[in-house]
Amino acid sequence: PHSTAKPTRGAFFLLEGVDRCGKTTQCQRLLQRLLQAGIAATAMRFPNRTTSTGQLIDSYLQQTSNMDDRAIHLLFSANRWESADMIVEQLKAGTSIVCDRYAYSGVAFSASKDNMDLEWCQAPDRGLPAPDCVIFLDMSTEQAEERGGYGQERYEKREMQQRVRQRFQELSQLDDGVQWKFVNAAQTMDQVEDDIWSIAQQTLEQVQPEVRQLWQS
Ligand code: DGP
Ligand code: NA
Ligand code: NA
Repeated sequence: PHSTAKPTRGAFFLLEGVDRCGKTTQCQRLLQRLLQAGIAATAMRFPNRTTSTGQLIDSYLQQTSNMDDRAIHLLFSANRWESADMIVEQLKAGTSIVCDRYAYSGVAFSASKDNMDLEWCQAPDRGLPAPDCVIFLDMSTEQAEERGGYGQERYEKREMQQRVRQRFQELSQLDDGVQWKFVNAAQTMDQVEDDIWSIAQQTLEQVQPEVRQLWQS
């Protein structure tokens, strides 16, 4: 008897949210849950500040350098493209990916600046490996700010964060075939972790063999 092996690959989990929503902690927790369940998994985050584009981005975010809005937007996108092949390879090798920010942050932040059009911002990220779900850690900017205040980086200001949250809401409604799951990030860390874990389990069951391309027809 021959078994038709279920085509398996890793799942691409993307966590998105405004600054200080607890995303980084939850990425670590999701990674741990996956590993404890015996699921091969790895963590990733964007911007990846370790590469040469990432170093330019880091200095821009820390406001030690300035850059044209479009130029920095394209650098953020390039920073993701640098990892695109590796993402697909990992998924195909059966390793799930827990990713802290991706193209949706790319558009939400850049399109919150003056004269930056949403579709223009999407263009350079078209064709990136698409996530299997976006887990959006949702919380009001007031709640985020109450968490010890924002840091010193470029976008960590109330007005900007409010616009970014609005942009994320618009992006969640795109008919792009990517499922968004909203999690109330104002709950305790354990509650948030449990919500994310149940979303992750559903996602794992629904993974399709092919890795889709983001924002392409
Ligand atoms: P983090 O290391 O996750 O705190 O992200 C650094 C900051 O950069 C944060 O305010 C979100 C913002 N950001 C992340 N990705 C992009 C992007 O692609 N474009 C722009 N303009 N900002 C981004
Ligand atoms: Na930040
Ligand atoms: Na969608």
